[in-house]
Amino acid sequence: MSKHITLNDFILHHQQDFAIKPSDLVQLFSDITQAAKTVSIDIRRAGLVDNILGAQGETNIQGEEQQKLDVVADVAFIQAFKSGNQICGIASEENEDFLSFDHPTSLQGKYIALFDPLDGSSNIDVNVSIGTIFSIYERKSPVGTPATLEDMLQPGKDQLCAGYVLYGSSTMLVFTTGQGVNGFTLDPVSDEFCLSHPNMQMPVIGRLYAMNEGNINECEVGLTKYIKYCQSRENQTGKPYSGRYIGSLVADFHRNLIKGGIYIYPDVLTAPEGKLRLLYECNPLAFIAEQAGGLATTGRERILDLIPQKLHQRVPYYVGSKDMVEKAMSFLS
Ligand code: P6P
Repeated sequence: MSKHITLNDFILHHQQDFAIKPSDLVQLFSDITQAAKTVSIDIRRAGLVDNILGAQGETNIQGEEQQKLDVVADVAFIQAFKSGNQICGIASEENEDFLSFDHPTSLQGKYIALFDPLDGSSNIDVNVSIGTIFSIYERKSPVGTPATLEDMLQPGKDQLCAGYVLYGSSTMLVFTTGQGVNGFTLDPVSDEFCLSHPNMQMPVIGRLYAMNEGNINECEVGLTKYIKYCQSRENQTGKPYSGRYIGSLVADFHRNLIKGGIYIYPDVLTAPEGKLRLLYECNPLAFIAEQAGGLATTGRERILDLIPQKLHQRVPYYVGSKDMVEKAMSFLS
């Protein structure tokens, strides 16, 4: 039986490609995969473990009801990054402010991590795919000092690495370091992430659109016209597209990355700046989308060019197949 290429083998074999020192990248992914495996086990046992399903009974900075597994995942990734000594500080959806790790070895960390520990958590109780999204930057503050807010508020185009973990029918890690996109599947037998989707390319066009159409009467006219275009025979494929909306960004994004499609979360009356967060949802997936030949915009501006103003800043989000995002933008302008 052919030996699969493990994540570590892949990193060491492609080390000349990376902007991050290979030994640093191996450690960073050791941290990420350690936490991802913990979260994956917790998710798959959620229905069996007392009081792990359901809401935490608190709300996070977003004013969203925290699901217990959100908190479990947040702690898992923070602990993993702390112990790895590559990361000097983090910002995550579940923490109002950023965290600077004050342990002497963490202060020597050259990188910061931004992440959504468990996106789509409203789907936890109904056994639908959910995901972790992460982004790695080089710190701007001097090594040896505490991480700063400026370290966290960097434009997406400066990301060194971005990726997601999809807790679906299999657990997958998909990431880019600016040299293309590669997907790794967790082998339950060896407990290793193994290369399963080399050099992922997002189809230039697809037949799937993902949007919560419950918002259709609250978004701008150009978007309602684009959705009508998707549902008509006038679109580029000559047949009505199919609507596919999972309610988990990572799952919708991953499907579109493989099959082609567009995901839209616009600004609507209930979310005037959009719902999705720029730092740890939109930027990492935008980096992956562009590296795979796709596009990610606010409907008017390239996501990776935006200069973040606040940790939990929200933006309208159009991401997916290049021709489909461009077409949607043509309706908006
Ligand atoms: P709505 C999950 O909370 C999330 O951030 C994305 O994963 C998902 O696509 C979206 O929000 C769902 O939001 O308003 O359609 O329920």
